[in-house]
Amino acid sequence: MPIGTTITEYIIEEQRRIQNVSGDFTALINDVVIACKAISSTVRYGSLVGVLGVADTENIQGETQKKLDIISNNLFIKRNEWAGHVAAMASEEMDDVYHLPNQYPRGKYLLVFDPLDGSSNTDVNGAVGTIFSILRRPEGARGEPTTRDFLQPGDRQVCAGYALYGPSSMMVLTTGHGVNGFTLDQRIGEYILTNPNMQIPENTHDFAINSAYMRFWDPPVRRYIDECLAGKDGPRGKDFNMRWAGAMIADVHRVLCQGGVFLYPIDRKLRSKHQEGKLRLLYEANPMSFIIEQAGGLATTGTERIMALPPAGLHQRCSVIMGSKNEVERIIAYHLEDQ
Ligand code: AHM
Ligand code: MG
Repeated sequence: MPIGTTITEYIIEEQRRIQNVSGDFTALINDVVIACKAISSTVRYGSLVGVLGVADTENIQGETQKKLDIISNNLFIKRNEWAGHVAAMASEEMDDVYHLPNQYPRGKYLLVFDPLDGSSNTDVNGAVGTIFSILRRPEGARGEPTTRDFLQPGDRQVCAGYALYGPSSMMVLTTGHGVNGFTLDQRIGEYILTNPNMQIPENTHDFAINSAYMRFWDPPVRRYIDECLAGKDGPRGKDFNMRWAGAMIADVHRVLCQGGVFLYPIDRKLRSKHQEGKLRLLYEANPMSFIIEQAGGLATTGTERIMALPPAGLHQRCSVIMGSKNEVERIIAYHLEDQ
């Protein structure tokens, strides 16, 4: 059976298109890919190898960590710390910047990641995944990287991607020249290009939101969802479907493949906890926004473009509304009318 384009071939081709790029970036992506394969394999063994359930720890955001959160975080770090391509890393599961052990050379990239997004799904065999974002260390920065080096708006991402561990394992990637999807061929252990040049349909009849929080929503979000729910009899004149996987990565992947809108907006409940949203800007909202925009969609807080937000902290949260262009534009318009 012929083998299609592997993710490594694809990245090397990409590198050849860009001037003044060393092989560092290709090597870094390769290590990220290997880390994701290792996480994919661990997730698949589940109960057989005793990796399900909670650990006895909390992350900095006060969330109970799952065993798989910690295992995935360690796999990602160990695979990416040694080769000399990254300067430092940061993740959902670590309070502060992760500095590389002294024996390893420092590179020019900063790697930010959510090692296992949707980890509450692990115990029910639901879809989970890894999200990552690659930034360049700011020009002229010296010494060990600091938090400040990481606080770059999403527009500065060099690459963003996610690995989705569903019925098949997929990797979706952008380097700012469109979005490509790869499926892990378990027989040869390689991600193969299966979804070239992914584009989000501009119109949709799907939305994804946790409607258990409806009573806390701001009026523009409430208006949009009410109109969707009214279906054919309402102002939209068509019926909508609702989906909620409980893992952003799975819900956004659906949006990317079939169109739709994913919303985890700021609401009254989050504000009462002094939070600017639930999802984290650097390693959830920004990488997914980069992918969505590169596929022709939009990503906003409701009032601001997500990738233009200046991050104030490693674990900063933000309101997230992303997906099909015409639907997101409508939601932005509802926010403007409400101001
Ligand atoms: P996690 O990174 O700890 O898994 O949390 C993020 C997840 C998203 O993947 C998902 O969209 C959301 O939290 C679900 O939250 P809720 O349980 O409030 O619906
Ligand atoms: Mg997450």
